[in-house]
Amino acid sequence: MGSTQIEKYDVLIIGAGLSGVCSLYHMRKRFPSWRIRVLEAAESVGGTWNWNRYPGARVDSESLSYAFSFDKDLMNEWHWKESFAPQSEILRYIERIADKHDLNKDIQFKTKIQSARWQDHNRTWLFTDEAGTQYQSTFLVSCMGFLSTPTLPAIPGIDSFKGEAFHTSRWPKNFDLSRDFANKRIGVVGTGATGIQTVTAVSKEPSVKSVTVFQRTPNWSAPLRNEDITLEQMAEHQKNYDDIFQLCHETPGCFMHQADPRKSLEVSEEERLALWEEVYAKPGFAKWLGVFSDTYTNREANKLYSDFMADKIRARINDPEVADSLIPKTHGFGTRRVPLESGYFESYNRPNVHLVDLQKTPVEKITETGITTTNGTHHELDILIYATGFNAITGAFSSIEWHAKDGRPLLGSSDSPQGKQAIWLDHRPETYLGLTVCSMPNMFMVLGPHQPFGNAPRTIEHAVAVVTDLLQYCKDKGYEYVEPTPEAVDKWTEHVVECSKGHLSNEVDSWMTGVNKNIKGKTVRSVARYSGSAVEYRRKCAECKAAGWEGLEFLSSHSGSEE
Ligand code: NA7
Repeated sequence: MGSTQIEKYDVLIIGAGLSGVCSLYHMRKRFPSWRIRVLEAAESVGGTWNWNRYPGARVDSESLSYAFSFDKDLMNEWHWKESFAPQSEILRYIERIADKHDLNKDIQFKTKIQSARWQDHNRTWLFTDEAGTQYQSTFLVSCMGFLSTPTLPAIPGIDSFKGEAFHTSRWPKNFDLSRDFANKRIGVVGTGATGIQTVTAVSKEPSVKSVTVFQRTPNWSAPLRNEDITLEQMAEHQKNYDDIFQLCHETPGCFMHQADPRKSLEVSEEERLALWEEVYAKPGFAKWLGVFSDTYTNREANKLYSDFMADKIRARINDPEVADSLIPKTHGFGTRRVPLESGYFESYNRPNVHLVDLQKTPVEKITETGITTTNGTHHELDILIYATGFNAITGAFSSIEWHAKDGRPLLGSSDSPQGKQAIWLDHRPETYLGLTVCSMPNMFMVLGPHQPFGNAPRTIEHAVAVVTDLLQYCKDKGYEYVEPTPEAVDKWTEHVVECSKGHLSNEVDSWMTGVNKNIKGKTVRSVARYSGSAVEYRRKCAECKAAGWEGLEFLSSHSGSEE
C-alpha cells in the first residue's frame, strides 16, 4: 500500500482530457473554497488528443468550432493553421488552456484509479489507485471519455508476432515516420476513422516499403477538404466566432452543418444530385449531415445517396475489384460515423499498398512474422498497427472496480452470478439524463452514456455547465447527497431507447450501437448514446433544472432524511 493518509476532496474529477480540463476550470472558478482534484492516468493533459498520436490523426470538426468558449481572449489570439487541425495542434491548444489557467497544479498525473467504493456512513466515495493510494471525495465527476479504452483484435496468435506491434492510441513515443517506417512492411488491421487516417498518412510516406490493409468491414468515407488558414483569414474568422458558435448551438450534433429540411424523394432527381454534389464539394461533415432530412431514416433515400457515394469512390480507384471491396454492402452511407479522408482511396492506386478483404479471406492467425489468411496466404510484415477501436462509451468505466451504494458492481455480465447484479447489465447503460446513475450517489458523468455525442468541446461545455449548476444547488441548499430516482432513470432510459427508433444507424453494428466483437459481452447492440438532438438534450436538462432538479433526490448535511 502507498500512503496511509487518505486524501480528502470535495470534488474528484477522473480524466484530464477536454472534459476534465473544462470541468476543473469551471468548478474551481465556481467553488473557490472547495478542494478539487483531477486524477489522470497519462503524464500530461489532453486525453484523446494526448493518446492518439498516430500519423494522420486530426479532427473532423472544423477547428474554428473546436475551442472553449470560456476563454474568448485565447480564441481571439489562437491561430488555427488548418481548417481541420492535426492532433498536435489541438493538443497544443489544450496545453495552452491548462497553462494559462494554471490548471496543472490541481491535476495529478500518472494516477490510475483501480476501485471506487461508495461509503454510506460518511456519504463519500473512496478511491484506490494502482499504487494503493486512497482518495476520498464527496462528489465524483467522470471525465473518462467515450473512446478511451483501446481494444486489440481477438485474433489467435496475437502475442506471437516478433515485430513491433501497437494500437493506434498507444503510438510509440518520439516517433518519426520517415525514420521509423523506412523500408518497413507495415500491416494495418482496421478501417474505421482511425485506420483510414493512418493508412492515408503512412501510404504517402515514400520510404515505406509496403502497406497491407486488413479490412473486415469497409466504411463509407468521404473527402475532408482540409485547407491551410492564413493569418489574414484567421483574423476574419475571429470576427465570426459568435456566429459559428451560435450555428453549432442550433444543429443536432453541434457541428457547423445542418440537414436540408426537404425529403430526398420529394425533389426531382436533378435537385437531389445538385444538393449531393454541393455537399460533396464542401469541407467536413457537410456530406454526412448537410443532406436531405430523411437520409438516415428512410431506407430508399439512404440507398440512393449510398449509390451516389459509391460512384464517387469507384471513380477514384484504378482497380475495379479493389473499389468493389472498399464499398460497403452491409450498411448504408452515414449509418456509422463517417470517417473523413484526404486521399484514402487513392492510397490503393499505389503499387506498394495492398488491400486484404477479410470478408473474402478472413484472418486465420497472427504468426511471428505476419498474418495468415484462410486461403493460406501469409502476409509478411515488420510492423503491425492495430487500428481496432475502443471499448466505447461504457468501456472506460469497466477499468474501475465499482462498489455502488448497495454494494453492486456498475458493470457485469448476465452469465456470471456476481455480474448479474450489475447496474448496467451486459453494457446496457441506465442513467438519468446521461448524467447520473441509480445507486451511484454523487457521481456525475461528462460525455457519459446516454448523452449526445457530437462536436466534443460544444457538448462538453454544456454537460459541465449542468453538472456545475447541480453542484451549486447542492452547495446552496446544504445537500451532500444526490441520486436519481429509479422512476427518473427508467423514464430517461426509455426515452433514449425511443429516440433511437427509426434511425438506420441503430440497426448497424458499430461502437455507436455498443458493439465490439473483440469484447465478450459486447456482441449485441445496445442503446448507449442519445440519438435525440443536442438541442433537445439541452432542453431536457433545462427543464429538469427549472423544476428544481426534478428526478433527483437530495439529502442534506447531517440529516438522514430525504428532502
Ligand atoms: P472503429 O470505428 O471502431 O473501427 C475499428 C476498426 O477495426 C473497424 O474497421 C473494425 O472492423 C476493425 N476491427 C476490429 N477488430 C477486428 C478484428 N478482430 N479483425 C479485423 N478488423 C477488426 O475505431 P476507430 O478507432 O477507427 O474510430 C473510433 C472513433 O474514434 C471514430 O468513429 C471517431 O469518432 C474517433 P469491423 O467494422 O468491426 O468489422
